[in-house]
Amino acid sequence: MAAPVNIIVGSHVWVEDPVLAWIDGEVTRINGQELHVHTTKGKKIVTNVSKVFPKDTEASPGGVDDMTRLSYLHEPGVLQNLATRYELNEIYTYTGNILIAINPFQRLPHLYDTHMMEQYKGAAFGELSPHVFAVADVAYRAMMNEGKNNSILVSGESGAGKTETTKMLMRYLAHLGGRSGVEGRTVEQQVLESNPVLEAFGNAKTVRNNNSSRFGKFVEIQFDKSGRISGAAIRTYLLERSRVCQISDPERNYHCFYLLCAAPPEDREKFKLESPQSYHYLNQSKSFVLEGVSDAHEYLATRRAMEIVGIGEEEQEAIFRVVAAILHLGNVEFAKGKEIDSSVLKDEKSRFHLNVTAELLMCDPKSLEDALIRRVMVTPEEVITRTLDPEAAIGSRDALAKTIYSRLFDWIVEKINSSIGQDPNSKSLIGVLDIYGFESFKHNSFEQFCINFTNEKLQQHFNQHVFKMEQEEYTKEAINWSYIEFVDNQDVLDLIEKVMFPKSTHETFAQKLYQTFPKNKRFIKPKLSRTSFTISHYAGEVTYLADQFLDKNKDYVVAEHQDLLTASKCPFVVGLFPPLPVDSSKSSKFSSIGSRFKLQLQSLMETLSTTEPHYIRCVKPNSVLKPAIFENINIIQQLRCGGVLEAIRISCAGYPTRRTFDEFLLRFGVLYPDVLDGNYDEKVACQMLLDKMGLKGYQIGKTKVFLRAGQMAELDARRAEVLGNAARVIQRQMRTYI
Ligand code: AOV
Ligand code: MG
Repeated sequence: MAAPVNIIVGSHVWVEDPVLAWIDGEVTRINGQELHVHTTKGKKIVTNVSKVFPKDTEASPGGVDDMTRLSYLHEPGVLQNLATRYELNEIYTYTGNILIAINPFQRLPHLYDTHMMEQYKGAAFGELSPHVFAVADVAYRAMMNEGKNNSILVSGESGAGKTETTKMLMRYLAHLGGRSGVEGRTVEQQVLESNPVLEAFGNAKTVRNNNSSRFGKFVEIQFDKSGRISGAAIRTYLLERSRVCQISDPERNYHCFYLLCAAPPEDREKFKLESPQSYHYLNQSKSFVLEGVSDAHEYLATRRAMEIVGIGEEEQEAIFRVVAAILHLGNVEFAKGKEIDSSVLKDEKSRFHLNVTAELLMCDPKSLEDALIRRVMVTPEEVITRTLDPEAAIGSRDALAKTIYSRLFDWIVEKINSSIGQDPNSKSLIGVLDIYGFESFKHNSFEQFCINFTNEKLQQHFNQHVFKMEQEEYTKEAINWSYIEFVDNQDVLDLIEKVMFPKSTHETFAQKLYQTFPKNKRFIKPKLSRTSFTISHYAGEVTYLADQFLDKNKDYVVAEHQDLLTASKCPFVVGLFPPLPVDSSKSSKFSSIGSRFKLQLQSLMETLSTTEPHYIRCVKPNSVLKPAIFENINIIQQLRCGGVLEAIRISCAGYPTRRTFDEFLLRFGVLYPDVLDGNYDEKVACQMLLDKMGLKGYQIGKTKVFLRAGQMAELDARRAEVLGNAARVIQRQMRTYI
């Protein structure tokens, strides 16, 4: 976004501000490169001409619903437009084909009712106000008309509204592709009801979002020839496992634990459950209840949803039995045993919880105890039994809890998939992606690394797409577009992929990275740490702590745990732990989460590449999760991370401002009134006007004028001069009359 060159005294400009990001003001003096600006907030600022942007004084008071229609496409203009609209509860705005959705943090029921859905049905894109339904509608029409697969990619930071947006999209698609009048468990209803089930087991309260999804999700909705939903496939990515046994105040564990503790008494008694306060896995945080949510009510709702997605009564029973078992397991504590490095159950309470766990998992209590505190080592010569000290026993207990929970989650996903069913004859599909946005915390570890890897991949996909769309518009208007340069992030992706497969040990991992990438401009070795490394991502630099990378990357089930659960008397539990094929035990032991994730991601990208993508960027307007608060700096950061500013930059590299011939003449005809008077063709008139102004590099398409960055401002400045002169002339004339 080039700095403006046409600033004169009296120009309205945007000036950088450390608190508000940008403030508008009027230029009162110009001294070479130095500008004196009087801001609307009453401040007097002296700045450099290169640091300000021109303000569109003719901006429509309600904002424009497509950013590409802004006269000046730059950061403050974009921000101002979004803020204006947000104030009016217009939470959706386009940037070309990208939909920006700002979380309203309040229910806007009329925005999503059936009446609204009917309005968007078949309406031309851009005809009605921007909306998620419009995006879903375009995807659906494109699929029906061209027979092509489509995808809708929803991204944004935690709490920005991705999951809510995804649900609206799915509701709209179910509305279009549903069978009216059919009662009962239809495919579309199952697709919709998969959401509450997955949320009960995969969502939790975090500091950023009371209902944060702790997994990524890609839902593929299949349609038959007549456009009816005929099947669906849900794929999930990287469920956060650590949450099962470790939470910090004021977060919560997965919702299902609290729901079960609030179940009707007969269910609770069956599982010997008490209040959430009694369980170690829950009481590490003081947050037990969610504002405005009744866990008791949610429990029943979840069971109803499970019924609809095809999880029968008995299976539900088994699922909640396993959930209860995990809570009891977490209360098993250990004390030092008589021998060195050994442990025993701490007390009678621990014994009680161990017994209940065994009972619920239907396995032998003694075997459970052994699996927690003993390890068997098989060497060529002999079989050695080793004992674990209390700390290691706790590690063993937690590993068991995490493994069971993540298997349970996978089971639920698979079950939903098999009961909804895949349509082998499906004509085409629409995929909806709800995946974690870019993350950069104070401490970043393996999880952030994988998440940011995903975002780099999606960003590449996004850039390529935006770039292509620009080209298409230019081709359609038959103008030359060779100006645009495309910045690719392939170098970061290459770097990350190498980091992901470290053949090293715990101690040498970071050191090895430093040696391997001494000159990579995307890789930085922090000055003060020997165990962390920094990657320069498209959205900013992130420093990762390398210490736990290798451990967190390991993906194997302790053999003792596997044996214990395979021997369970409960077919459901055995089903979670199918016996390993004999010869695969070695290779599976060393498979890594990173490599599995990489394959999943690769397959996702392959699927996406066969689809026509549509993008929705969700934005979280404030960090207090309240309506009507618009935090400028925070929002700019998100627009940057979501690639919205990059998309604008790509667009600015070409011809950011487009005006149809008549729009253009209406605004700038005053600069050369002759072209309006003469009987010129509109196109010719535009050409003459632009030439007269001495502009270079613009292009004239079939229906529009394409201006380079800054040219609109230049024309506006001339126009202001002309109008100013005219006004002065009139004033002078008036004075003579008085
Ligand atoms: P996320 O999916 O982007 O976060 P959610 O979709 O869960 O965010 O949205 C967070 C909360 O914002 C919701 O629980 C609603 O209260 C509110 N919200 C979001 N969109 C809307 C909307 N269109 N209308 C009304 N309220 C809304 V995370 O899953 O944490 O990344 O991992
Ligand atoms: Mg979510």
